[in-house]
Amino acid sequence: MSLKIWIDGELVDEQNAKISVFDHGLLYGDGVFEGIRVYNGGIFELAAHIKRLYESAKVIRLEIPMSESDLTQAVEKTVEANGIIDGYVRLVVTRGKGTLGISPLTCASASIIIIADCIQLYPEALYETGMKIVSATTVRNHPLSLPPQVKSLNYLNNILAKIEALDNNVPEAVMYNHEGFVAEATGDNIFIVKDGKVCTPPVEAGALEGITRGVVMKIARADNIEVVEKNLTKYDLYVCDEFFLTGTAAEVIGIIEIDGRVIGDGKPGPITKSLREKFFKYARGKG
Ligand code: PXG
Repeated sequence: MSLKIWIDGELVDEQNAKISVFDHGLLYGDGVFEGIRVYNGGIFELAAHIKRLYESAKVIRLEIPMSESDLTQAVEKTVEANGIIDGYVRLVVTRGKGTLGISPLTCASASIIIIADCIQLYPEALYETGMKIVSATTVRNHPLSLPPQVKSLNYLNNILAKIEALDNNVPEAVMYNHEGFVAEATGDNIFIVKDGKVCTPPVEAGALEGITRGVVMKIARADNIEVVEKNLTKYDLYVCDEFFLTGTAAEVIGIIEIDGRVIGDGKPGPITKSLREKFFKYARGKG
């Protein structure tokens, strides 16, 4: 079945959903995006995603030619038009069509694309067994270059780290910042548990301020678990009691080994499992 894709104010059939080869999103990775889940027909944390999108756009001096409330409605309309009950929305804003040359001034107007589709998830067994991970040598973007909080179309730095993961036959890699502190994984935020406390790097360490991260912190605190945002080193990851990642696609997934060091008893730990279950129920509106 052909999907209906939203492009610049219109829902068009997938085969007619086209953008110019002169779009600076394609030519230079000039644009921003969001990846959003749909659970039981509800769009999860849509307001938070819309806010992050507009903030990312502001930082790269990209004007989104639509109000936040109109864009929110456009996302809802696209999900409905495709009959998506459980799935995934990719919301993309590109700099738009311009001429060759990186100046954004040649692009008259940003383009807005909304895709509502199914989602490719990690196999369920991986949540039971937990995942292995490696440290990447590729350093997370320096905050004085493209700020890591911006969810831009320019993912090459993270893609290089992802390739390091895949070369090691694992799905994810830890990225460190220019000072050697843990930043995040290539498409997920990082948490550890040590002595009953849940710790995650502060956003300033070079992480995207993940929506899932925020929800998981809230769920943990509501459960009277202490949550601390602090800089973490490779050492902290090697000697922690539990380790997990959070993200829109992964939700909460346990890590059982990093760089050949086994975490805990080599299975997802009790706090990880409990937070995964609580997040699962909360997201699906059963919490
Ligand atoms: N860090 C990075 C670099 C990400 O790209 C996260 C953390 C987690 O953030 P959220 O808000 O999702 O909890 C992300 C999110 C995809 C895809 O299709 C990528 C993400 C999310 C959804 C889909 O590659 N990354």
